[in-house]
Amino acid sequence: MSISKEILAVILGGGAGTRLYPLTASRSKPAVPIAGKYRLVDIPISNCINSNINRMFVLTQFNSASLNRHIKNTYHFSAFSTAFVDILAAEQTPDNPTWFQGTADAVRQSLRHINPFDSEYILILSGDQLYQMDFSAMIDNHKKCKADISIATIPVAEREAPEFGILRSKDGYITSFIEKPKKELLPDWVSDTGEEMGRQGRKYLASMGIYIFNRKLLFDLLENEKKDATDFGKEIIPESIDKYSVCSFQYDGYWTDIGNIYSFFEANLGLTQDLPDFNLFDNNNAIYTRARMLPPGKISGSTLEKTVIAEGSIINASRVENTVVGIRSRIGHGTTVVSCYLMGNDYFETVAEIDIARQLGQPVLGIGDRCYIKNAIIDKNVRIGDDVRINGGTHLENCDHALYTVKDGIVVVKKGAIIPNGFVI
Ligand code: ADQ
Ligand code: ADP
Repeated sequence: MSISKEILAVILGGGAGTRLYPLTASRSKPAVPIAGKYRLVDIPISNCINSNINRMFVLTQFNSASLNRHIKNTYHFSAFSTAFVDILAAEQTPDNPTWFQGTADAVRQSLRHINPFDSEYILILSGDQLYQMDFSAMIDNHKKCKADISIATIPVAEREAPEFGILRSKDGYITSFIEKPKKELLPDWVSDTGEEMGRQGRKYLASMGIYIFNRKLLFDLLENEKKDATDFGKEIIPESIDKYSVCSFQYDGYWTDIGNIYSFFEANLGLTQDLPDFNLFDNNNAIYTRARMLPPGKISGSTLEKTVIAEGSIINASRVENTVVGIRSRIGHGTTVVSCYLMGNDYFETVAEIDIARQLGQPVLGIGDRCYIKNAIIDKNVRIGDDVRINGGTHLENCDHALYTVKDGIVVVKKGAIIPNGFVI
C-alpha cells in the first residue's frame, strides 16, 4: 500500500495560544507568520507533503479567518487525488459543550471527522516546531519494530531537558518516560545518544511530540481505555509504555520548538545566518506557502547585513542587520533596524493614501524615517512614525501595553498598531 493511503496526519495547531501572545491575539497559532512569508502551519504540512503524506487535519482551538484563508488559498490538490488539508476547530456539540481540554482531548473530539477516512496509522504532529523531517523513515521503522506507538526523539542537553518528555529506551523500545522532569531527577535519565551527541552534551533523549499510532489502538485508547485522559505527554504516552510496544525513532537533524516568543524570535533570526540550521534553500524539502504574485523587493541607499527579504518590500533604510523582512514591508530613509523580525503587511498603500497621511502628520504603513529599532518583532500592518526608537533588550521589564508587549527583552509591536512620531520604547 502506498504511504499516502496508509497514513493520515493530525496537526495539533495549538491550545489557548497564550505563550505566543500577542501574536495570537487575533489569529490562531497555526496562522502566525514565520520566516517573512510563511505561516507556522506550513512547516508540518510541507513535511507531510515532502514525505508523500497528503491527508491532513489541522486541529485548532479557534477558527480564525486568516487560517482559513491561508489554507484555502494555498493547498490545492488535483481533483484526481485524495489529498486534503482540513481545519477542525474546537466546536460545541450536544454531548460536548467544551473546548479541547488538551492534546489527547483535541484528537478525541476530532475522531468523528477522522473516522470516515481509511488508514493503518495516524501521525500526530505539533504545530509549533521548525524542522525538516522525512516521516517515511519513521513509518518504516514503526513497521520494522512491529510497534503499536512510535515516538520521534532527539538528544537534548541538560538545560533543555526539563521542558520536554524524557525517555529511556532499550534496543529501540521505550522502557520509561517522564513528562517534563524536574532538574533534580535528571541524573537518572541519562541515555547513550551516540558519540557525537554525547560530545555535544546532548545526553537526554527527548520526545519531539511526534507520534505514530496504529489507528485501531488510538481509537481504543481515546474512546475507551483512556477516555478521561486529556494529554498525550502527561497521560497517554507514559501510561502506554508498560502495556504496548512503544518505539523510539531517533532524529539527529535540526529541530526546534517555537512555542514561545523567545524561541520564535530566535528561530526566525536564525534564518539570517550564512548557513542556517533550517534550510529554506533546499530543492528536496521545499516549504510551501501561498503563491502571492508579489513584485520583487526594491532597495535603495541601504547597507544590508545578514538580512532575509521577502517579496514586495521597499527598503530605503540606512542599515538593516540580522533581520527578517516580511512581505510588503516598507522601511523609510535614515532608519536602522537590527535583530528584528518584521512580519510585513497584508496590502500596499497607494501613493495618494501615503500623501494624505503625510499631510495629516500620520504614520504610513511600515516603518518611518530616522527610526532605530532593535530586538523587536513587528506584527503585520503596523504603522511606525518618524524618529521612533524601539530598543529591545533584557533591560526592559515584561509588560503588556496597548501598542506592544515586552517578553524576555523582546518588544512585540501588536498587529495594526500605530506608533506615533518620536515614540520611545
Ligand atoms: P508541549 O509542547 O509542552 O510538550 P503541549 O502543550 O501539549 O505540549 O503541546 C503539543 C502541541 O499541541 C503544540 O503544538 C500545541 O500547540 C498543541 N496543542 C496543545 N493543546 C492543544 C489543544 N487543546 N488543541 C489543539 N492543539 C493543542 C509536548 C510533549 C512533550 C514533548 C514536547 C516536544 O508533551 O513530551 O517533549 O511536546 O515539543
Ligand atoms: P497574506 O497571506 O498575504 O498574509 P492574509 O490571508 O492574512 O494575507 O490576508 C491578507 C488579505 O487582506 C489580503 O488578501 C489583502 O488583500 C487583505 N487586506 C487586509 N487589509 C487590507 C486593506 N486595508 N486594504 C486592502 N486589502 C487588505
